[in-house]
Amino acid sequence: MALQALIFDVDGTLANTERDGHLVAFNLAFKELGLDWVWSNELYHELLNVTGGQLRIKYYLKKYNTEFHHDDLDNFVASIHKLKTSIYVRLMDEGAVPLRPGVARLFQEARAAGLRMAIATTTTPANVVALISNTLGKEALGWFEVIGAGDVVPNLKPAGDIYSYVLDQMNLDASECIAFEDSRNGIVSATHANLKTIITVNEYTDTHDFTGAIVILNNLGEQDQPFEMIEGNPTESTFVDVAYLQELHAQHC
Ligand code: XBP
Ligand code: MG
Repeated sequence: MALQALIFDVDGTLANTERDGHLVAFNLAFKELGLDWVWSNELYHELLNVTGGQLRIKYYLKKYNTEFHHDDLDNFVASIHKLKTSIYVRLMDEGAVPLRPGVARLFQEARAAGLRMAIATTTTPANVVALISNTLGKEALGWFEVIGAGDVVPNLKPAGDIYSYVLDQMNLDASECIAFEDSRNGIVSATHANLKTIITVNEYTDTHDFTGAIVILNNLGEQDQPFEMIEGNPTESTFVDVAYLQELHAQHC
């Protein structure tokens, strides 16, 4: 079967939103609410093992801030997270986080080649809209046939729900698609949905286990900025374009 569609994770894959967006927004929200919680980059690295902002806060409390108590923890965490989301959106509006190398180019090339595109992420939908519209323009939201985000499905990554949901919505078989991820939780999620995955690592994920990835790269690369291949079959390609995706698809899917 020919390659039909590309399905992209957002955080860490399209942009370094975890370090420069989410972490900053969490800390600003804590401060604004008068909480003395400060998440360092090192602590956040560990907290990222838990997907979903609300679950991440609860994990932090359980593991690193055990003396904190609240009578209505669910609602309290939901209110922190709501504030964090509004701060995150403001940061995106201010242009705090650029797209990673090759992302904007690949979107354009994929569209020109008639490949269908979608998003499969754990993050809150408003965050996806803010990142895409501020980096590529509002009209770019229309480039994605499905934006699968947040709690549209019951189980967050590493469960496969979000990828299965997107495949369902697009009426595609996993073998007709390639997924793009940056983390262990991400590739496990995509693999549960039978998708083959390209990994672009970042500082939080470069030691993760990516067993099953069709290729592991430092980033997607540009014509004048070749990717570094961390693991994968030798290729003539120096950046991820549609021809390279077709080559990978033919080899692996
Ligand atoms: C992203 C997440 C999200 C973000 C924060 O994972 O786990 O929780 O870190 O966004 P992935 P929210 O890249 O695998 O989709 O605070 O909106 O959850
Ligand atoms: Mg990610």
